[in-house]
Amino acid sequence: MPCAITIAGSDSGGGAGIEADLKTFAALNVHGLCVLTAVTAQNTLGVEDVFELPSDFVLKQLETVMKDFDVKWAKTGMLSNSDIINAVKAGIKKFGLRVVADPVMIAATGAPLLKMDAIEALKDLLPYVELVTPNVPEAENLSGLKIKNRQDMRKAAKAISKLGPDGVVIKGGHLPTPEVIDLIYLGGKFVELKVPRMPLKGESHGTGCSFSAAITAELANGKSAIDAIKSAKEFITQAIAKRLDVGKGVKPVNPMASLMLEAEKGRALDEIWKAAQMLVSDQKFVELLPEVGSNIAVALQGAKKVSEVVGLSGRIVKVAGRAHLTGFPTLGGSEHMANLALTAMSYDPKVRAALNVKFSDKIIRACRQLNLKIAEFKREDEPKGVKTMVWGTEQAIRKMGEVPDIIFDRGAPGKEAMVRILGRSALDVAKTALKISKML
Ligand code: PXL
Repeated sequence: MPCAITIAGSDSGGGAGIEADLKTFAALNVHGLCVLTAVTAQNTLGVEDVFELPSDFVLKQLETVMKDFDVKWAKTGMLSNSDIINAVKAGIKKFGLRVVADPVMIAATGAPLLKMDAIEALKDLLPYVELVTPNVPEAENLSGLKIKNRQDMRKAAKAISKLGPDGVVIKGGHLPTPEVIDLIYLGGKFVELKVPRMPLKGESHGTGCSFSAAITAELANGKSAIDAIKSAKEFITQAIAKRLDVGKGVKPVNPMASLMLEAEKGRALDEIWKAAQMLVSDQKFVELLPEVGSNIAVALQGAKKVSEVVGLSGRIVKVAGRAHLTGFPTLGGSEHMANLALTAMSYDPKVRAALNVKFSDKIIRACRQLNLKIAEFKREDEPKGVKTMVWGTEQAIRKMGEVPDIIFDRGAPGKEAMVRILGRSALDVAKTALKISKML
């Protein structure tokens, strides 16, 4: 397993610093080693105090780690003062470490994390650094230039690169652009990474730490600098989108977010497969199959679009009187059931799965006998230009005042009448379908 070192401060609030770095390393399959520079007494509202470790003890930690582990990459975060910076520089030189430096100066909550007189020492560290990852205020400090726009970013990146690092990544989050633009200056070339600005209130805590740690981890994993930066950008975008609702102040990023998303995708694919198998292997289910076939879908937590919903790539259809699976579970597999699940979820986040089956009065009667909550929408009321599944689901939910278990319509010319089963999981809706089929 690759190892990487974080040389940084501790955040007792668990959101930034060493704590964010180690979570990030772990999430990216890297064993994290940590050389502590300072301990902050901190929560999401601010830094109350800082205790700097003696610089010789900082170096001692690094030397001890280097005696044992095979490690090539390190990141630096909060370095606090020039003595610590000089000790870290000596260590980097001694062990030939390859370094990503996050030139931490001020916390998102406003507290200084680097002494004013240490900026020169920090600049002197840059010739020993491969990548430096300032935000806009840090880039202004290092370059001595004001940054108001993308052109200024380019000038600052060039100026910082003259201080000696191989590459510069200026994070554009602080600039008031509609998209967040990060600027990479590497090997004399500029690359811009753009992502839409997230509609979140306020700043997030630990973004810079986790981003630079993710770059370091990906470099330790063997990626090239540009690939490591790009994949770290995806990682931090997820970590910000799923930031943690803890504390009363600035919400911390969630470095586990990408990992959890991957795990959830796996679970959802597996769940759809099991539910589909359960349906086709039951003799009675064929009686619920509509002419157009059935599909089943489950949305990932917090899903917003069809590509975040697992469905079958081909429907379950009736062939020679038996139910046959014609597809496999995949993200974006079923547009109709995905839109149904997404709409239901926007009213009740617990309802994430949907299955369509045949309509008949007998089937609706069976649903009633099972005490399922049933709502109908009428296709003749449907306005032009809407998505039937979004509109119809909203109609049904409004009528019922909550998300029903069953939403049906009696069809229209060229549109088969349909019953849709909603539930918390794919297995949940499959079980409901089988209960209904047993009543027929
Ligand atoms: O985000 C920069 C940072 C780095 N290190 C420590 C911090 C912070 C921000 O709060 O607390 C220890």
